[in-house]
Amino acid sequence: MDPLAPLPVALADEVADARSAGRGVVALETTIVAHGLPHPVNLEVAAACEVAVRAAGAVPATIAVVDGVVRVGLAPEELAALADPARGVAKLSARDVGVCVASGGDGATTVAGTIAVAAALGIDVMATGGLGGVHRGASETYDESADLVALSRYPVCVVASGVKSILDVGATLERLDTLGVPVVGYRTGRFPGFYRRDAGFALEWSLGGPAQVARAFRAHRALSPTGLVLAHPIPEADELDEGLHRAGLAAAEAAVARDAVTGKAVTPVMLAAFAGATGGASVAANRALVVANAGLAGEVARALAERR
Ligand code: PSU
Ligand code: MN
Repeated sequence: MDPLAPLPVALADEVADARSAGRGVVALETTIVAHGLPHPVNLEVAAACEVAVRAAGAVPATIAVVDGVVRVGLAPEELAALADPARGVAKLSARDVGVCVASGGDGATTVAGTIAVAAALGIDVMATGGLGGVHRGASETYDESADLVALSRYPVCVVASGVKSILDVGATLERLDTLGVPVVGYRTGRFPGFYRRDAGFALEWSLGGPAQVARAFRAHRALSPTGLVLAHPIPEADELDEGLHRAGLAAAEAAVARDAVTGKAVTPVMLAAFAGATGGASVAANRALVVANAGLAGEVARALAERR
């Protein structure tokens, strides 16, 4: 790592080896670890995602900023430090990474921050739980996740269980359309709603296997600079009960209104309120879906590497 390079990056050995061997690599975010899930489930989920990527025949690259260096592939101690709520590490969207590096700080990357780094390094697949999107009431607050604009800028295939169901799903789909980001169902014609398999919207496109996704993404990249959303519903057995989901949503909205939460804190506060109102059932669902997404991302990364 050259500390004077514009972007100081340290690749884990495993990631560096995979890159030189042309093996598939999957970028994994860390905001879900630092801000999205409670301790210590967050740490278990991060480890389980890495296991799922490896089981699919690809190499995980979990991304964060540590001491002002972009780390691609984290050691277990580094992951544990990020997962420790007492540390309160920064949440880094794409716009924050450079400034965090210059300040020598630590931070966990969102989908936007992670795909910005991944694109700079030529990593073309990432997995997350649910994308950020347009918040309910955005016509007043203008609160729209930078994940959407990032997807329009960085050519990364993002595997996600749709967008978080705390959002305005219809508005988010409209924005992805405007931004030129394809949304493809994986073995489904319905757009998933994070904890639920169907958020109530039909998808125009659906693909049935990793090789088809790899072909679609390569063809898309040949004519567009944007990423692609591969919408992968939560496994049926792990879906959150509809009544619990409704209760969780109500609690999430109430928490934000009660404490007048704004900015980066909105999504973490909503997820925590959701977990409280569902007695932790939403956390179990979140774990199941993100691990499944990591596995599928591994399969897609492997298919992309094989076709190279
Ligand atoms: N998926 C999850 N949990 C999360 C996130 C995704 O299952 O916490 C994170 C991702 O890092 C995503 C972020 O980019 O939530 C969106 O935050 P915001 O709405 O502030 O853009
Ligand atoms: Mn926001």
